[in-house]
Amino acid sequence: MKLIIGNRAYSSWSLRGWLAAKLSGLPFTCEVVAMDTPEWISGAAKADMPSGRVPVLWDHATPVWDSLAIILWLADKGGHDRFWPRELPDRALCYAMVAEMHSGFGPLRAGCPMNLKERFPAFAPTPEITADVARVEALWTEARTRFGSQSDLPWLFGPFSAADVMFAPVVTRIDTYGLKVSAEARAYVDAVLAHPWMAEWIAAAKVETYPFDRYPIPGGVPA
Ligand SMILES: N[C@@H](CCC(=O)N[C@@H](CS)C(=O)NCC(=O)O)C(=O)O
Repeated sequence: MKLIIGNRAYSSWSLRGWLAAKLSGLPFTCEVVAMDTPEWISGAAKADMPSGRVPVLWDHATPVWDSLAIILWLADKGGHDRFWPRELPDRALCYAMVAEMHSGFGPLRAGCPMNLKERFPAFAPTPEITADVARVEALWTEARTRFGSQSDLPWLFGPFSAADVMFAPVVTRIDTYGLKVSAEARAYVDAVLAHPWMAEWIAAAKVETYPFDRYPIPGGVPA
């Protein structure tokens, strides 16, 4: 399998696709297509991207695009228990959280784009961003209280799951923009950032040299 991703520093959906591929346990190669180059803008670089977006997983001759479809496909291939909690009540919440993250949180996603190269110490969130963060915290608290805390692991449902994959870019945004969260949520943020797969992705993101100025948010300092 080959996973096509965008810039690791900025492409939050690519991070989700890549974490899903890691979680599947299946072998895959990774191809980075630099975003916002003339070839990206003209579409010439997107020949293997059916939706014109990343990530795309090519499973031999079969393309699977969109992070959620990639999770579903890889769960089919690598085993559902790798992605979803085994018990049905846990699984219901996990499905709902993954779906809500995939379709929602517009203000947080637009106002705090993933940026693994910089930090924004003086960032002032809008009320809409603050409301999104509160909703994220409520979901994390529910998952951790009902399910995750039953194990010794720091993840949302016990074993690292599709929900941890989906929220990983939000974790980086809370860190990058200094968004205020509870001590419990911060502990989860720190655990995700320290996960070996996240450490691998962030290290690779920091040494990328592609020019990228899509998100001109003032006040950034090197991460
Ligand atoms: N719903 C899609 C969203 C994918 C997406 O929007 N990816 C961005 C990069 S993070 C993209 O390729 N945008 C197209 C563009 O920038 O031209 C998913 O879940 O994978």
